Amino acid sequence: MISNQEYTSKQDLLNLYNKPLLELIFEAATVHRKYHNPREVQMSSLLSIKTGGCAEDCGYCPQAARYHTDVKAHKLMTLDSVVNQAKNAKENGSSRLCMGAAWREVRDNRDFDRVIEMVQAVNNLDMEVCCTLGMMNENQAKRLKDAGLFAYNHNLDTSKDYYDDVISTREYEDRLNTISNARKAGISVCSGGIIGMGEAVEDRIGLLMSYMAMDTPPESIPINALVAVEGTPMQDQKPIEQWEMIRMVATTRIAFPKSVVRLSAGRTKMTMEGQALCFMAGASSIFAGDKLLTTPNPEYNEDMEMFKTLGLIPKEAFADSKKPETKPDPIIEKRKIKELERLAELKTARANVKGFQPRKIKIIDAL
Ligand code: SAM
Ligand code: DTB
Ligand code: SF4
Repeated sequence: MISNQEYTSKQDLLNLYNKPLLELIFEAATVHRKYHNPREVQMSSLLSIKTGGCAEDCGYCPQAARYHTDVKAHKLMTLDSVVNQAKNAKENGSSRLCMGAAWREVRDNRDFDRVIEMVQAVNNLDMEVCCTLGMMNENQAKRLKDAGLFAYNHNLDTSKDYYDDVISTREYEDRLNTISNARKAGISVCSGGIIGMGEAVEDRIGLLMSYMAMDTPPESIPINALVAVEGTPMQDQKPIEQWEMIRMVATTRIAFPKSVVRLSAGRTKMTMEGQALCFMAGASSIFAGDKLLTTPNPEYNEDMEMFKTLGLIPKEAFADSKKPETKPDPIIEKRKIKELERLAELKTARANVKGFQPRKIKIIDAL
């Protein structure tokens, strides 16, 4: 997975971004056709498995606890409801499920064990499983990989220079470390950014330069337009023109010819023609379904109409690489054995002691 050796400096990419638009689209379309089937678009469904109440201060995010938005906080979903939602998404044509949690980082607790079970279950439905859970260490990445995780989404969001204007509660370096931990565990990396947060064009290119500096750039690069949510510090940001989205998609496509460029948040504000130019310029993936994590997205039917009009077809799961194997998770297996032992003990106690009542245990689910 290499980057385009014709454009290696920041100035090269800036010149590319600022090229006459139709020239830029033509060049991107040409690169796209060399490495991808231009009719295929991957449909990925997002599912917010744990919503709101996040400790971070990401200026764009409606799920940060410190901002007063309409987002209602929810604890971690149950395994059954995730499996039901995954089945729905699959029926509607999605080949990938991306499960998002409003966490600063993964913690080694019961909630993470449940996420491992979710990954195992969705992989068993023959869907590509992606998670976006915040920062994680090498060990946590390995557990996810062994559960059958296909991809990990962890966005750098913007350039290193602009980062401090957007988030203060963590460092750019922290994000890079998590990406490297996913990579080391053999998980496919999905990492990209947001445009329209008040950044300069140089920052958009700076984001791409951060990926250029990696030995292996992300297999998937989501390009989001800011969804300016009331209550966040970015609520009054002026919406970007769709031409900017098209330029960013095209520049990313040319810079990383083999990666999947994902036309992500912001599609509700785009016309079908604007999206068509993004597909022409090399976008080959969308988030499907009427909700992103907490904000609206076009309806399935609307997207299917668009696919029909533009002659696009949904891409099959595991079209380019093998389905990951799901291995038993040692922590979960150990817990199951303990639970079985306890049940056996209870059975024996019941048989031996007349009038025996098991001790009541109160389980408190943390947010
Ligand atoms: N908490 C985890 C994290 O920050 O990595 C995972 C969930 S977080 C919501 C996933 C990504 O959604 C962010 O990195 C950001 O790029 C994107 N995002 C969040 N709010 C957004 C918004 N209002 N507009 C566009 N993209 C947004
Ligand atoms: C990504 O780059 N965009 C998605 C996904 N990865 C996790 C998230 C977009 C979130 C938009 C705001 C919301 O719905 O809360
Ligand atoms: Fe939390 Fe992720 Fe939102 Fe930042 S982007 S506030 S880490 S949920």
